[in-house]
Amino acid sequence: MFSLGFHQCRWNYRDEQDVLAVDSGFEERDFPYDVIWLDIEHTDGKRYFTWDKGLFPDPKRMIDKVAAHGRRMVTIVDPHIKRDAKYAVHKEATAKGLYIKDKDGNDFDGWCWPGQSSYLDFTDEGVREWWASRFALEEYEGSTLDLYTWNDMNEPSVFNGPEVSMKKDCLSLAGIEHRHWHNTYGMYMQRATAEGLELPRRGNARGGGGGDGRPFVLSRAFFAGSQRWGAVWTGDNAAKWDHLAASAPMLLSMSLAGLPFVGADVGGFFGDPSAELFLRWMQAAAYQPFFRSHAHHDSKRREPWVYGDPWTARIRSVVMARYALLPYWYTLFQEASDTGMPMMRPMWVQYPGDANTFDMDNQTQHPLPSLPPQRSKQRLRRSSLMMASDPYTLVVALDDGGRADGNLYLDDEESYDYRDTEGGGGRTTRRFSFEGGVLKGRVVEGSGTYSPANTIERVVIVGVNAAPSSVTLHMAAAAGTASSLDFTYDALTRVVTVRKPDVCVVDDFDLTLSFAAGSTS
Ligand code: NBV
Repeated sequence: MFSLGFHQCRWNYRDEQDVLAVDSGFEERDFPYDVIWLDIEHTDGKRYFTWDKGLFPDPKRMIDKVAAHGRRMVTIVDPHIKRDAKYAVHKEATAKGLYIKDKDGNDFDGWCWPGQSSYLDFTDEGVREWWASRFALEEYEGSTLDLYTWNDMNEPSVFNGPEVSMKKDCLSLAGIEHRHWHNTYGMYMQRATAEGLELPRRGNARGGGGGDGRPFVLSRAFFAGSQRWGAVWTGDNAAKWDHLAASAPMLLSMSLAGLPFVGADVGGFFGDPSAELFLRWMQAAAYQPFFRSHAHHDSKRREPWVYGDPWTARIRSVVMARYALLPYWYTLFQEASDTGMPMMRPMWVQYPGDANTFDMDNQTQHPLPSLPPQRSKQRLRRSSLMMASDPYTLVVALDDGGRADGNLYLDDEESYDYRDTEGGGGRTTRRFSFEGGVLKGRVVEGSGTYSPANTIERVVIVGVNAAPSSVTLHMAAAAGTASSLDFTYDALTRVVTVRKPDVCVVDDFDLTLSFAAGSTS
């Protein structure tokens, strides 16, 4: 769930004080976010899995402080390994023979951030297992279970290579030329990283328990199949209006190609967005799957408050709207995982029967900054973790026939218990359907028996033509008894708001709108 929240990144947050000051900036403004990211400068000379000890003297202390606010951190780990005989990762990779070879069979030596570098052969299962074991807490010094990973430059990027990549005649450990596996290299790196974060990192032995939680890995390079291992983003864009415009069709195309967890650097990587461009980008990206602000080191700082009000207040309200809809996003992600249907869809995928949508590439029908009033969890919190036990608000938007339906998927939002297919105790899907003035909450048959204690604190029904005379609640488990609920009706917007039904979200219920004779729902 945390990976669906807002991510704050920059090349680079300078040091521990900088990270904690940014975290405090969000705290002071009651501004929700979930993850703060560290780019390549956090390392000791671009030796991944290490820290610049002057800038980050006690990484665990820093991560724990961020985690105390219910938030996580991400560090970057790139595939080029510094050829430094004193660097443990290089020493071991060399001794074990894990590097890609040049055409003569020597460890390939290319130029990248750390200078002379070699590249691990992620297409090899043994190398992936070894790489995965690097993420054990005792191997990756300064890491904690609240630390996740970003894989960049994994095309692979080689500064002095042809087309800034590796020579095509380089060889994998299996003796296969680079030209044949170039496109899958990044996917295999992301896979190995995700498998590392999946291991029980405290003990680092593959156990039956499925590790310490679900992994999160962002990768720049990807291939068909990458969707199994994490999120991907569109790389180095710029702070320009046409780059914001391009992000929508790019992300839709990736989504349709089977990679649904996608995003673009909010604000644009290169350059400095104006306050208005940054706000508009935030407004667009709040409705895109992966939602991360990121910036090049030569750009000006752009934490949401640098713009000042009214911009900061507007940016904050956009992020709050994102957080309110997290349960809806989570349900869409579950659907994508089960069926492949992407969360971000072109109009014609959602409405295949409406030919008008086929060449539609502009949905900005209403002027921003007003956004649709959808909510699913309305209480303001610091982060997604802090929302876990919050009550839900159901927004029921009726069609012309006075009907609506929708699902809500629930699990514990972090463990692998949802995979318990025999008992189904780790997951459940609720179905809410409205017809003939009655809203029914039911379990989807066979979807599992997970039962959290969250309640429904409000039901908002949009498109009701007349004021109900009463709203009553029947619990399926208490046959015959009905309780009357408080509600308001706004004739202008045709919205009924039912207050405090306070039913448990996993209980079956009927909520009935009654109308005086002569009026109609
Ligand atoms: O690690 C530095 C950057 C990173 O911030 C960016 O997001 C990546 O796409 N990285 C590329 C390498 C250098 C870019 C000029």
